[in-house]
Amino acid sequence: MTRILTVLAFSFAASGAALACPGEESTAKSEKAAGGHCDMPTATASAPLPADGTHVKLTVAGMHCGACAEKVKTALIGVDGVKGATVDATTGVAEVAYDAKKASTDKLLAAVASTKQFTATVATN
Ligand SMILES: [Cu+2]
Repeated sequence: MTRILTVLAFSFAASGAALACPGEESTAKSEKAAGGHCDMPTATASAPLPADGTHVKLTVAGMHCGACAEKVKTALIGVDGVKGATVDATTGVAEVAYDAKKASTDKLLAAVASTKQFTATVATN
């Protein structure tokens, strides 16, 4: 188990994450079946979500904690035309506000996929 965690920690660090996932020693109790790698107290990341623009909800798979949410948020707001995004690793939901003249849901999904760690689909509601 220790070895697996070490490999996970290494691959996470090697991916160039700006945020580490602290608290790995407490992983055992919080780890879900899918395998969490950390236990950050805050599982959300957000950039201000303006009322204007087109809003879409995405279902994001693969997030475990606030650092994951932060990476997804960073990918989303990096898309040209995105005005804001909130990402919740607990619910697996990302809400994005964007300028439909510049961005599209396809670009948002591609940005999440480009993290190589997470995948997103458009939520049905
Ligand atoms: Cu994480």
